[in-house]
Amino acid sequence: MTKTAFIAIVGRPNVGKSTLLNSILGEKVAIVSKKPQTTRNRIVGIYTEGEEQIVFFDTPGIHKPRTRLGDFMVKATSDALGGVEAAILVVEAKEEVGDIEAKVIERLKADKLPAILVINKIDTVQPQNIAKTIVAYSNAFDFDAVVPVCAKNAKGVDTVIEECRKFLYESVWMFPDDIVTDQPERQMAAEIIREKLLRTLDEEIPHGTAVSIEEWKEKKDLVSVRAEIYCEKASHKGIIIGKNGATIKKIGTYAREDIEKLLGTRVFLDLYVRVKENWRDSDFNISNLGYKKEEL
Ligand SMILES: Nc1nc2c(ncn2[C@@H]2O[C@H](COP(=O)(O)OP(=O)(O)OP(=O)(O)O)[C@@H](O)[C@H]2O)c(=O)[nH]1
Ligand SMILES: [Mg+2]
Repeated sequence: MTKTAFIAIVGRPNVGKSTLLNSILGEKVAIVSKKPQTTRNRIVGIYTEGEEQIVFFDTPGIHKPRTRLGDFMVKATSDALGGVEAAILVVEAKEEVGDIEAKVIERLKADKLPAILVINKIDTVQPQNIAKTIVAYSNAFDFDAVVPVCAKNAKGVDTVIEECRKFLYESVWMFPDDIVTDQPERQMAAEIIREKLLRTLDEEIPHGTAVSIEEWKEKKDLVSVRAEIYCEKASHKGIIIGKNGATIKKIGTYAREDIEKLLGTRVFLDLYVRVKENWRDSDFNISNLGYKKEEL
């Protein structure tokens, strides 16, 4: 008899939610960067082992939105909590429960949703800080389990999976057993390009960028991809392109290497940069750039 469970991974930006999902799956399905607000959409990650299938939702970090895109992101997280058996709240070791975490806990209580607390980045803190975090959070909510991990090195991640298995119930599976995400290859390619933008550019500019795949041609042993990078100002366009095109070339090379790994074939990647002022505040633009409400 097959079993399934749906679990949402939530928390403030940059705590390592996407890193945790990738570690659970042993494959990269969600992009990761040092900059907060990397994830913009709910991302499905499917863990199948024997008769069991756990469907994880990675979510955008919860923050105080300042743009329509921000509104969309926070709503995507809130919606993800709607249809799940349990939540994983990811935090970094802190002596007190933060404001964002307190809000999540309120929601868990209101929805009577069980949750696992994952304390991430334990490689960066002293054991006594982990102990204080456990005390603070255990006083705030009756977590089913508290698991300190280092998601980056997959330390403790097996225990997270073990805890998640407790939420499995008998049911048909939602997904075939050989897929790890429901994202189409084109969307993953666009995300890889966005990851390279986040990793290559400084501070504010990458938050104002979006990537759209304009052309995708599959030939015998080559996939030819044309993608457009949207940014908000002409000055940003100049920075993304760089002196003599050096920056865009670097972004393109890194992205092409990862897309080749994803597709298992050679890739020709052509990148264009376009200015679209204030796209983050236009419903039309954010939906056209792929930030649409999804149905599952
Ligand atoms: N030292 C350390 N860094 C980590 C660990 N896990 C994740 N990181 C780093 O933390 C940063 C944020 O990781 P993400 O997985 O993108 O975080 P996120 O919570 O998905 O962030 P948003 O999508 O912006 O909400 C990246 O630079 C990761 O490499 C860890 O266990 N230890
Ligand atoms: Mg993320």
